[in-house]
Amino acid sequence: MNTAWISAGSNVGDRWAQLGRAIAALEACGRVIAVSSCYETEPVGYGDQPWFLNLAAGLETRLTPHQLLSFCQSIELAQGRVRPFPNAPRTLDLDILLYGDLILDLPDLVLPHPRLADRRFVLEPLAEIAPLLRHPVLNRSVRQLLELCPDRATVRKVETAG
Ligand code: PH2
Ligand code: MG
Ligand code: MG
Repeated sequence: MNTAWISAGSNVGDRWAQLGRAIAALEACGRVIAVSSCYETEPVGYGDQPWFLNLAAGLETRLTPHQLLSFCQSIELAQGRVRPFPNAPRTLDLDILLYGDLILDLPDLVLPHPRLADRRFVLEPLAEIAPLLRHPVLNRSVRQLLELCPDRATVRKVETAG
């Protein structure tokens, strides 16, 4: 059994419902052991798009990293994800952040996620549920990475649907 940590984001349609459906769908490939609050986040990278809801989740799974990647992509497709251009607005984005201590550098999958430490919208939700989790390359905890993160884009916790 392996523990994977996943980031989910949505900025098109009913963002709240889509994140909820994504977590429910992940239950089919393991056991969801933690889900963060939802965070309303300013878009990073491509600014001319709606704000996101982001969350992080921990998943115990027997799927291999590539099986999990395919599974996440199938959930994105089932929820209407289209890819007109890189970083385009999306109904659902599911990214594998960490998969145990695995370090992987393949064309289709890099672990840990290469931009994990640069993004407050990833680190804040992850720090809520796994502050002591260690990044196997940077050898720092998620809490430390958040303290060191230079990203100043707005990330605020939301308590209810809206
Ligand atoms: N995802 C991106 C690019 N920029 N910005 C926010 N706030 N949230 C995201 O999930 C996000 C982003 C590419 O996957
Ligand atoms: Mg992404
Ligand atoms: Mg993605």
